[in-house]
This record gives sequence, structure tokens and C-alpha cells, in this order.
Amino acid sequence: MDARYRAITREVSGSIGRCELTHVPRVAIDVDRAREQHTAYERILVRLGCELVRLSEAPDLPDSVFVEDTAIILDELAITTHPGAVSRRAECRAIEMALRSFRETACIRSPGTIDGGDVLVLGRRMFIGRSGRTNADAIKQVRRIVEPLGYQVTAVEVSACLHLKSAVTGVAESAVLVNDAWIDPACFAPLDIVRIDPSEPYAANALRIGDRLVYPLDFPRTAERLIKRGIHLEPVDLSELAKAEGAVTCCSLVFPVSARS
Ligand code: CIR
Repeated sequence: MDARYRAITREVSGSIGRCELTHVPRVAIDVDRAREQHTAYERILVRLGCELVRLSEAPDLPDSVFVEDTAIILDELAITTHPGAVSRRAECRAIEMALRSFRETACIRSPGTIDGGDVLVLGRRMFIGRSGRTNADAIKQVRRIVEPLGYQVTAVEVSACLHLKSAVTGVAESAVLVNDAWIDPACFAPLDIVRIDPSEPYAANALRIGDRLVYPLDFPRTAERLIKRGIHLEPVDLSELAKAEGAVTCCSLVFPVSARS
């Protein structure tokens, strides 16, 4: 079967124990276990029609497995970010090199800071979280790049969690999964809102690939709500990477294989 998507991933760094943490306490991370879980995640991506572009380990970049934060990939071009955490900025170079084979590239520059985890693209609408990692200058730079391409950009305040996509992700053509304690669902009208189960605050991060949803095993109550909506889940265990404040969208950059790539 021909691949329908490409997925950029990067091996778990041996230094992941020194990762950035904002909203969760530091606990020991079992690197071997994290690598096994990451490999199982990659196998799911392949089964769902992705060709993997797997970047090698960066021993000195603890958070480099979380490739989502380094780029925003659209059909028309890719934008490499300028991550909010200084320790993560060097991650972008390898990603930019990889992206050059598939897209024209642009980049965000200082004083702008932005993490890809704050960027949710739903069709021609782009929502950008103004968060501890993403500032107004970067949002202005993204606007300047994407509005001429026909995207409508909406800035959304994010303060209770790390990134916009910790609080909301797309789960179907016209539905988003939302933690409404962390984000105002009104921003996403007229889309259908699926609310997480309040006992599972981290449950709003889901990775949609075609008509499937890669979804953590940790949130059975919210999973039940999604299944009742007729959404097909692909369960994955990323519990070890969750200790580094990572989730399912963070570990890949997935984009359609286009005529040009
Ligand atoms: C960080 O704080 O940057 C990493 N430890 C976790 C990044 C997770 N990325 C994401 O949600 N997009």
C-alpha cells in the first residue's frame, strides 16, 4: 500500500530525564521503556498509512522526541519554530533539514517564541495558543506568513496547561475534544464539542490520522465518550513519555504525501 502520510519522529534521547517540566513533578523516567513505547507508537503510525522519517537520537537534547514543537507543517509550506524553552531551540535544525525535502520552509525569529504544540490547524482555521511558550510576536509572524495563503488565525489564551493542544485537539471532521476547565470551547464554534471526562484532565490530546484517532490508554472514561460518537480509537501506551509532559501529538509531525513530496 502506498503511504498516504509522512510522519517525522525522533528517537527518545538518553538524556530525557533532564527534560523541561512545567505542570508535572519530576519523577524518574525509564529510558528503555520510553523507547519501547515510542517504537510501538511509530508502528501504529505506519499501520495507519504513514511513511516514517525517523531522525536519529540527539543525546544532548532531552526533549527532542517531542518533534511537534519544532515545526508547523501546512500543504503549502513548513514553518520551523523558535521554541519557548531555550533548551529546545537546537532541536529545530535537524527538523528543518528533513523538511526541506518535502516543503518550502520559513522560520520564526526572535523575539518571537512559539511551540508547535500551541498550533491547532483545522482546515483553513489556525488556532494559536498564547502560552508560557508562545508569544504575541510569534503569532504576528505566523499570521504574516499564512494569512496570504488563506488561513484565518485566532489567538487563544492558554494559562492552565503547557500548550493549546494539551487542552483541545481535532477528533473528527467537525469535532474537537476539549478540556473546558483549561480553554473556552466557544472559540471553536460552530464545531461540535466533545468534553473530556473531568476526572481525566490530560485527556484532550489525541492524534487524528485519516479516520482513526491515536489515543492514550490512560483515559478510559473519555475514550468511552469518543467511541460513543463513532470515533475509531487506536490505543497507545505513552505513560513513560507522559512523565516528560509529552502526549500523543507531541511525538510526530504528520502531513499528507502531496504531489510535490
Ligand atoms: C517540554 O516541556 O517542552 C517537554 N518536556 C514536553 C513537550 C510536549 N510537547 C507538546 O505537548 N507538544
